[in-house]
Amino acid sequence: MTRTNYDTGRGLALLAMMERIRAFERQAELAATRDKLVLGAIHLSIGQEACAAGIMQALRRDDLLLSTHRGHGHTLAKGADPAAMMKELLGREGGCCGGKGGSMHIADFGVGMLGANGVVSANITIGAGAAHGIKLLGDDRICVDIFGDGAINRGPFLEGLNWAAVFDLPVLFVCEDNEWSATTRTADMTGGDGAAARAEAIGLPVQRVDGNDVEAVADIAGDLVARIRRDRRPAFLHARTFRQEGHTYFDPAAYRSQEATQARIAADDPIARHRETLQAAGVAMAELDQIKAKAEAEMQAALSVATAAPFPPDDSVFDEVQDIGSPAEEAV
Ligand SMILES: Cc1ncc(C[n+]2csc(CCOP(=O)(O)OP(=O)(O)O)c2C)c(N)n1
Repeated sequence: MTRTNYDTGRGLALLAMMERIRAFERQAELAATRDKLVLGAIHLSIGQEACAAGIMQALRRDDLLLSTHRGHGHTLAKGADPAAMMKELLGREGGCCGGKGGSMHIADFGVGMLGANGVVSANITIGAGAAHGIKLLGDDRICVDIFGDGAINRGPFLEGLNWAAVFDLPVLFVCEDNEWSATTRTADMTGGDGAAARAEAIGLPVQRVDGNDVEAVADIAGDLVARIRRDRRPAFLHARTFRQEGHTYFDPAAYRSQEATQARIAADDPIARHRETLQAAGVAMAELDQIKAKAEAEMQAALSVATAAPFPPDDSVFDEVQDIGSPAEEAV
């Protein structure tokens, strides 16, 4: 697409972030499949990088973020250290959560990332609560709360959006709609017109965006974030994207047509699309390749650092984890 007044600097930064996210996840996938080093599941966001890169570039470091079980890209784009994230995936000392959370519980309060969450939809009400906290403190931060299309069929979606609407909270709800809920096509289990229509019914201003067009996401997110920061009211973004891989790294996605998936990737990969935009704006292919190579080297190094890191000492096993008591203790 030809654009007038094209901001090449922003375009290159968006590409660099998407390449970093993809390279991180490719290394994480290798760590899991080739090296058998990942403790627990990981859910890759390959193909969804434009949402993370486009939205996070609109945020300040002190803005707050909540994410899902598919949150590596959001966390990285919010500014977290990839080596600390990789250590977390491998359960190592120095991980974002001391190696005790793993992929689905990555948090980094230093960059405002309050947590990934393995419980579908739970982060929606937590995000509303975080936004309410900002309101009570009276500062000018905002909260971005990202969830998948499957999450709109659980109660916290209604509760979180309604709470934010009623209390005028500074939160941007983002439905990152990749069409699938684990192994089920979301359209097959969703009544009515879906996420955006439900948000409109609750009274939120809604924007829809092609979530594989990183420039469009960045433009719309920039507007929405500025508006929320100024008006202190919630908004909703429905971003359509596509999950290129299986639900988890060990899911071969046999429930959907491989041909259709490959055709979709060929037509709609956000990185390939953005490279074309940059080339049309006059950026040399060699520069684009260099950005990719740099991202890959960075993430290979992150995996090496993580692989070399020790596991946390045995006597720290109960440090910094929630104390829910022990059945053995109660039996005594
Ligand atoms: C409350 C709850 N129910 C079911 C699950 C099992 N589960 C994990 S991911 C997932 C699908 C989520 O789909 P979506 O919200 O669209 O996110 P996506 O995986 O597509 O990113 C399900 C059903 C869960 N983790 N939590």
